[in-house]
Amino acid sequence: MDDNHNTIERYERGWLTFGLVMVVVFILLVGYTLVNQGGTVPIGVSRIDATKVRTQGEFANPRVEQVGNEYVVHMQAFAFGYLPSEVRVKKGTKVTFYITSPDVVHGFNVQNTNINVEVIPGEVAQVSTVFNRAGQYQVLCNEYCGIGHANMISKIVVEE
Ligand SMILES: [Cu+2]
Repeated sequence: MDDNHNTIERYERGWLTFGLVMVVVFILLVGYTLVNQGGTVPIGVSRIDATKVRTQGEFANPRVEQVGNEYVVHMQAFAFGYLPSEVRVKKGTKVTFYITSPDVVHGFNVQNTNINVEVIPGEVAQVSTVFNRAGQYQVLCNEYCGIGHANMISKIVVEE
């Protein structure tokens, strides 16, 4: 093997080590985020009969409730909108969303937050967050769901 080849191998080892160290650093940072602000990661899976979402159970009456010192929202994401169509909560209070779909897959993406979950018919998505800034937050569907997809929006109003 000539010198040139050895030099290349030496630098290559350096780069591989560097790349590996960066991957480990990223994994540690992801772990840190999970521990400190993991609320927006969907929790588990609970099953529901999608054909009965509109008529039976919690989701037939989509609403925002104050439970203790937090809010609980039962929401339907349907083609093409959300129920309740507007969510009002207070700043600095924990809000837990339970969301399901009576038809096809939808997205629940709250602009300017980390809330970005998939809403699957037959399953209930659960995410929690605390809104630290008052104002209006736009909700978008970011999973293609049919001809009305682009207009599938809603809003969350966070009051002082
Ligand atoms: Cu949709």
